[in-house]
Amino acid sequence: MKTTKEILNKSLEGRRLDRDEVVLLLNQREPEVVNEIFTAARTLRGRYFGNHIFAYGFVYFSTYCRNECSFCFYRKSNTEPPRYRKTTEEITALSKALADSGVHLIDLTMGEDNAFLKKPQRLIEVVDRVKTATGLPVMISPGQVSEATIDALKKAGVTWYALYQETYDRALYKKMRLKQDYDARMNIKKYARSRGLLVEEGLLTGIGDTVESRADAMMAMGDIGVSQVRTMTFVPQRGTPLEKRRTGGSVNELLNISVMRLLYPDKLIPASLDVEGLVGLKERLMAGANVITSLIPPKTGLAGVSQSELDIDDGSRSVDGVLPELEKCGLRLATRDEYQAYIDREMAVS
Ligand code: SAM
Ligand code: MD0
Ligand code: SF4
Repeated sequence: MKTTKEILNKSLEGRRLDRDEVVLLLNQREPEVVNEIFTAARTLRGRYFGNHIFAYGFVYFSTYCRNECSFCFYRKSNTEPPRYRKTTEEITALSKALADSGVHLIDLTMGEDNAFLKKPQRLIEVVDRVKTATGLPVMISPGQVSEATIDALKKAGVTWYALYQETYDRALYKKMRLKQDYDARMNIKKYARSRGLLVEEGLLTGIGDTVESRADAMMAMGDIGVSQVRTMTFVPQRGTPLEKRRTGGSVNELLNISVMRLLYPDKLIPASLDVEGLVGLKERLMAGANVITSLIPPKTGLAGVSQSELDIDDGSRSVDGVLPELEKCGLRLATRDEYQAYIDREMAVS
């Protein structure tokens, strides 16, 4: 049996960890040992990315959804969330404001809203306008779309397709993404990658997942050809079946971030402001994340996904709001050229 130190050294030497080693790391709880894992993750991040961090603007432009994900505030039958659908003009103006604030990318996200899914042209128009107004790369997080829509999005110049499997345990998936086909969700990501889009994969944690299921997912997610991998702690939502579920804090998310960094040292790994807001940023960066996601323009009535209101109106989920945190970690905001260089590099990998 290897020690944690031996496993971390193996990773620092550039060798890929195996499943047993990943399980051993994910099982650590001693603060000193956990810190050694975080330190190794930061070393690897520094090797590939220096001290620069990327920042993503988040525009949740429609909160209507046809699905019933058990974990989600915006599931169709929930009467609690604010439902809105922004116009193309509004989405463009919000994106422009985010671009002016200094983000590197605009993430256009929606519930699985049939008003867009059944009229992909509407989605394309939004992408066109946002690209022209901001000059920034665009990520689209529209849920599961058809192959034809992926083709059209690629043609419109979309850079990233984000679609999270949440878990690679099919039984657990079934309880989370109710009535959504596991393979169809997986396959459309592979298709998007094959058409030249960059793909982001993601895992939810604190929702019935185990160390073993997380290890399986982390080992396998590289096979899709991912360029960004995320993990977020489940946040119970009012009005949903899991409203009263207790979760065990963010330690598993932090370990997931670190172990993902060890497995995918040259990929992007988000520190999402949508789980614990600004106060949770530093520990996610110290665990090895290198993208701050879910920056939201203040006072525009836009929502987060898992924290629909936290830190939004007071403006702390903004580039200016996160800069002091970056500094505390000895990090800095990347330039747009540095972000573009990453995209170019990932695009060149087939
Ligand atoms: N509707 C699209 C979809 O589901 O793919 C796009 C929205 S996507 C940004 C929503 C993601 O946020 C989910 O895939 C999940 O990983 C995360 N999420 C949703 N509800 C959450 C919650 N209650 N706690 C933590 N993360 C959550
Ligand atoms: C985030 N709330 O980055 C967003 C969202 C969708 N691509 C991202 C989950 O945390
Ligand atoms: Fe809809 Fe996405 Fe929420 Fe599922 S996670 S209910 S698809 S918005």
